[in-house]
Amino acid sequence: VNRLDMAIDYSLYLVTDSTQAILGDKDLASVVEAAVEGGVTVVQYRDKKSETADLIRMGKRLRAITKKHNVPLLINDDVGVAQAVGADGVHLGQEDMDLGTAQRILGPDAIIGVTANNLSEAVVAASGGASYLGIGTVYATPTKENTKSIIGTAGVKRILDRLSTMDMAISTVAIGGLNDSNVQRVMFQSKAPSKGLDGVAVVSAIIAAQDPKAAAAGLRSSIGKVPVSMSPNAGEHQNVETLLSQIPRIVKELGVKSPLCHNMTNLVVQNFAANVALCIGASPIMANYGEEAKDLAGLGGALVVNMGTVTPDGLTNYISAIRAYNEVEGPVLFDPVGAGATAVRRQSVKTLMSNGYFDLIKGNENEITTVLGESLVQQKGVDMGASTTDESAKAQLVKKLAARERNVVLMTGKTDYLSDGERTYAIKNGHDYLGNITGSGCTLGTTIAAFLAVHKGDKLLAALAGILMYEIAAEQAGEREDVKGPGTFVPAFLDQLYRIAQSASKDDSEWLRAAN
Ligand code: 3NM
Ligand code: MG
Repeated sequence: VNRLDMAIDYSLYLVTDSTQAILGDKDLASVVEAAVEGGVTVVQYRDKKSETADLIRMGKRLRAITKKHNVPLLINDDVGVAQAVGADGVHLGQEDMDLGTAQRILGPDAIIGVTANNLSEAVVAASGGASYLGIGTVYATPTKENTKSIIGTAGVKRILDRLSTMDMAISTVAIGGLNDSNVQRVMFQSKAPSKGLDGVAVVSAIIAAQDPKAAAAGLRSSIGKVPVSMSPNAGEHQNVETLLSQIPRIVKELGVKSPLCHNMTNLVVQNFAANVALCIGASPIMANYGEEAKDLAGLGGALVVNMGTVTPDGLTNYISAIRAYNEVEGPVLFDPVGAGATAVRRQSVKTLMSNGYFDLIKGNENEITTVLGESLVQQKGVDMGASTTDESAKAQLVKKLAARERNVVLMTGKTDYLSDGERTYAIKNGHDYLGNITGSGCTLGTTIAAFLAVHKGDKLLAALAGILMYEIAAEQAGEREDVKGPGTFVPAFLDQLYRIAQSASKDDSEWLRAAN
C-alpha cells in the first residue's frame, strides 16, 4: 500500500460498477481513464461479483491509470486485492472487514474509508480512526441493491453536525442518487455549522454516461460552484423597525416589476390565486404541465408548488418544474397541503424534497411538523386540527426546519412563525374570515412567491413583506362595513390588496402601521 504525500482531494469520488446495466459494453479501465481526465479526484474499484483473479487483473490496470494521473485508488471491501495491486487503501461497508483489522493489515498510511448510514455508524468509524466516511444513501438509487434507509440531505447534515462536535479530522463524501442536477444543492444543504462535505461519490452519473469525461468535468465544475442565492441568510440581523422600514419599497417594486408568478396549484384555488396575484401587482400563470416550466423559469419569476390535489402525474410535473427553476436559481415556494393526511401525501413530500431545493416552505402546524418528521398527531382532512404545541415550541420547530433545509420556513396560524434558521419572527396580523374561506393559505403562498421573485437579497424579508401585505389587507376588509361575512369578505379582500398595491406605488405606507 502506497504512502500518499499530498492531502487527498475528495471532491469528486468515483465508485466503479461493472454490471451490464450501468457499464454496458464499455471497457471499465477506459471509462475510468476518461473520468480521471475529466476531473475525478479519487477512484474506488468496486466489483461485488468477479473472482479474485479478475479483480486483481482489473485492479492493476486501474492502478496504472490512477498512478499516471496522481489520483488515489481504493479497493472496495477486499484488503488482499488492495495489497496485490498496490492500491492506496480500501473502502469498507458495514458488512465488510472491520476497521481495526484492516488498519492492522494495511498499516497507518493506508486510506481506509467506511460507509455510514446513521449517527452511530458514523461515530464508531470516526472514533476508530477511519480516513473518511461515505455517507448515504442520500437518495434512492437503482445502482445499489438493498440500500439501508434513504437519509436525504437532512440525514447527511445530522451526521456532519455530530462529527463537528467530535474533535477529529475526518473527511466526508455523500453517496446515493447524486448527479449533476443535485450535487450543488446537496453540498449546500448538507453544510453543518462548522463542517461541510468534502465531496460527493457517484457511480452511474459517470459510469453510465455516454461521455464519462464530459460527465466528470460537468460534475467537477458544479461542485466548485455552490450558488450564493441559495443562501437564506443574506440579510443582516436587523431589529423589527429596520426590517419593516424596507417593506414599502419592496411592495412598490413588485408593482413596477410585475413578476411572473407561476402557480402549480390545486383545483380548488386556481381562480382565486390568479386574482390575488393580479391584485398585488404580479403576473399570474396557472401552468400545471412541468414541461412548460423550462420556458417559464427563464422569465425571472417564481414558482409555487402546492400539492393540494396531488396526483401521480402531478408529482412528475412538479419535479420537472422544480428542477427547471432550481437550474436558473429561480425561487420555488413549497406548500405541502395536507402533508400528513394520507400515506400518499407523506410520500409525496419526501419525493419532492429529495428532488429539489425549496427557497421557502409554508404550511400550517400539521404540515410543517410532518415535513420536519416530528408530527405526533394524525392530521384530519387538509385543515389544521387542534394545536398541540405552545408558542415557543412552534417557533423552535420552524427555526429547526429552516436551519435543516437552509431555507425560509413559514408556519401559518393565528400567529404566524417565520424563520430563516437564524432569525425567527412571530406575526399576529390577519382576520378570522381567512379561516372561513377556501384558499387563504394557498394564495398567501402565491403572494409570498411573487415577493421572492422581486426581492432576492433577503428571502425572509421578502416573505415578511408578502405576509404583512396579505394579512393587513384581510384586516382592512374584515373591518369594512359592507362586509357581512365570509362571502362579502372575499371581494373586499381583493379590493384591499389592490388598494395597498396602489398606495405603495404612490409611496404611501400608512397601511403598514397595522403591522403587528
Ligand atoms: N453505496 P449512484 S449508495 C455504492 O449508500 C453505493 O452506501 C451506497 O450509486 C451507500 O451514484 C451506492 O449511481 C450506489 O446512485 C450509488
Ligand atoms: Mg461492501
